[in-house]
Amino acid sequence: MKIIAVIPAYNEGTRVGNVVSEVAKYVEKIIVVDDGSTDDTAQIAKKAGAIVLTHIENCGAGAATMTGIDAARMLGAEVVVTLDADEQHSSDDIPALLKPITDKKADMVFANRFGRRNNIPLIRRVFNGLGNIITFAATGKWVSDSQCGFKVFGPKAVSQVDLRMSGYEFCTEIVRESAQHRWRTAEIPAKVLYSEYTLAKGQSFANGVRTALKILLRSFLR
Ligand SMILES: Nc1nc2c(ncn2[C@@H]2O[C@H](COP(=O)(O)OP(=O)(O)O)[C@@H](O)[C@H]2O)c(=O)[nH]1
Ligand SMILES: [Mg+2]
Repeated sequence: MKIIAVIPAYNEGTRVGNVVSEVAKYVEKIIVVDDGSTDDTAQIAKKAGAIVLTHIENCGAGAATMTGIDAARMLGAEVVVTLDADEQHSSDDIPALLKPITDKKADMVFANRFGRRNNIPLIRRVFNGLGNIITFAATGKWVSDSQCGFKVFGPKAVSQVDLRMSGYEFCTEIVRESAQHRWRTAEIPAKVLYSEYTLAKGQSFANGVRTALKILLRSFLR
């Protein structure tokens, strides 16, 4: 199967090069979506061997992910792996996440950072727990780690996914799409790395609240 990785990246010049070289072991092509970065993210990603698409201004992780998925479709991807550009995810988990797809047991696979021993700060556990509850309220589907950027879309999901929300709400939107289109989903334990770097730039509490409000508003307006 033709597997393409999509990596949304906003000011990740210090990290994205390594991520691209590591991911290259497991996929045919890598698309990095430089989300209007003000640093050298695009140059570094290109040098590392990725196809780079650049948003002329910062649009958000959801918009960057959808730009990448659209491009992957144009390049004939049957399977799309999404993961973050900040080295929080381990590319060595890619084969395990791909397995339910290649075994034709799932249309979409969610990584589960809580499914194995990971050193996750308490505040992040609380944030993610709330994210799961809000996602369940908005979609009717429970996913153990709904807010993780590490996912695999199988052929059916690749052809149907159509994200409209540009910020972090896209993670909840993907869960909703999986329920609406009746994708068979699987969850696979995955590693996550929290460093000072990722904690400093991760989502703030205010941002989390804003995201939650957007999701709930959207689901009521539907
Ligand atoms: N923070 C942020 N990340 C973005 C944006 N656009 C793309 N990204 C990428 O989306 C991924 C997830 O972002 P991150 O800040 O690490 O979120 P978190 O780890 O879920 O708290 C990273 O690869 C970012 O570089 C954006 O507008 N803001
Ligand atoms: Mg991160």
